[in-house]
Amino acid sequence: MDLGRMDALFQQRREGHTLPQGLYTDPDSFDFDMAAIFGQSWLMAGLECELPKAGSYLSMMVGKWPVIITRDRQGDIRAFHNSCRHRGSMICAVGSGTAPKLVCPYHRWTYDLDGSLFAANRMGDDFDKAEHGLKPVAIECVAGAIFICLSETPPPIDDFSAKLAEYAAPHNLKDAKLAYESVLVENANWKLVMENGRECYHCSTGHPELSKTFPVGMSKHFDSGEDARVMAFEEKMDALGLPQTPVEGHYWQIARFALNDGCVSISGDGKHLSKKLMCDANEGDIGSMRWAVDPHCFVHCTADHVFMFSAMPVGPNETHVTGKWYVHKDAVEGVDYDVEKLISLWTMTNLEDKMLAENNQVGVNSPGYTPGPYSQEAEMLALRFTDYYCDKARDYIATHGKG
Ligand code: 3BY
Ligand code: FES
Ligand code: FE
Repeated sequence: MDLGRMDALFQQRREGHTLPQGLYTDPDSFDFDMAAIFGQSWLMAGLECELPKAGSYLSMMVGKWPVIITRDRQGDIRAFHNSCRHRGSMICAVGSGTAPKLVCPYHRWTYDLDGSLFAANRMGDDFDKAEHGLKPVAIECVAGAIFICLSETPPPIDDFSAKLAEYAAPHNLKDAKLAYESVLVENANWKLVMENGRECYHCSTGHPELSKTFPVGMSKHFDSGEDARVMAFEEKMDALGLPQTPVEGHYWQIARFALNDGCVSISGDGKHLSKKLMCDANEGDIGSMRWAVDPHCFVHCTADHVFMFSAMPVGPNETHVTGKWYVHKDAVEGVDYDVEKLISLWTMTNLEDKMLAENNQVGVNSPGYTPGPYSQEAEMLALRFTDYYCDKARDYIATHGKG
């Protein structure tokens, strides 16, 4: 990867505008984005409930890098590079499950859930197991949500985690269960997928179904304006002790916002999708508590369910979008919720967004592409995303030299 060439691309960035073409098309930008962005940012892996007991594991890809998260025998959640300390094989295939130990499929080196090497056959008397444990990945669990960072010097997370703990507390995320997970392959650079996911300029025409419940006209950072109904909602949430004021930091935003009039969930008909609520304050009429973490995710918590969106690059023009739907752990499928109904709105929305991002990519490949201006009103979060991207990139180039 030629950092000098990457630097030249970032020099072309015009403030308030979309990125220079090469950052969406250049094959080098994939390796660069992995190293400078995905290797240096806090990323949301999911919720703690995905690791319900000692021995639970969750194996996932962070772009091209495999990571394994475990719950060890003490109940602590840990994260490791999913790369065997023998000859580097991936130890656990992507997915989740339970295992008493982690056994590499290649030569059977066996690791404890805390990452220490438990057994390695025929390695000789001078072999030191203690020096061959799995390499740890930084991890923070906040109010039931799991964040990992592959950097050895992760960025500060305290401001974000303090706020998220406060805003997420009423949603009892530790009492959730994963009801469904999907992965959508999109033939577009991950930044186009994210920019699209950070604005609702396209929503009223691009997502007619979502628009029924989601306030797609909202501007800035989930600021619903001075509308009397919205102000009454905010007062009500304050009175109930449910934090609602939008808060944000360099790479994150959190807010609770009112859904459309008469709607209590982000769903096809505005009604709850699960009868067993995760938060029963105000009879489950509490809007949506949304948080987003750059570079890759947003989460919506309504009273009845949680939806997580995460985009990961897998190549210069290929992105995997993972959707996860959670409900209360005691909700019974077929009784309290119906999976098809639960996933239908965001599945439709994600498919619509896939078309938009792929179409965007084709146009961006054109020799006629020039970076264009974002709407300061309707695309503020998309602009914040590209600004975050450029900040991180410049930091990386400054500390790693231009080659
Ligand atoms: O970031 C979000 O919450 C949403 C989901 C729909 C459009 N996007 C702005
Ligand atoms: Fe894992 Fe050989 S690579 S045991
Ligand atoms: Fe969209």
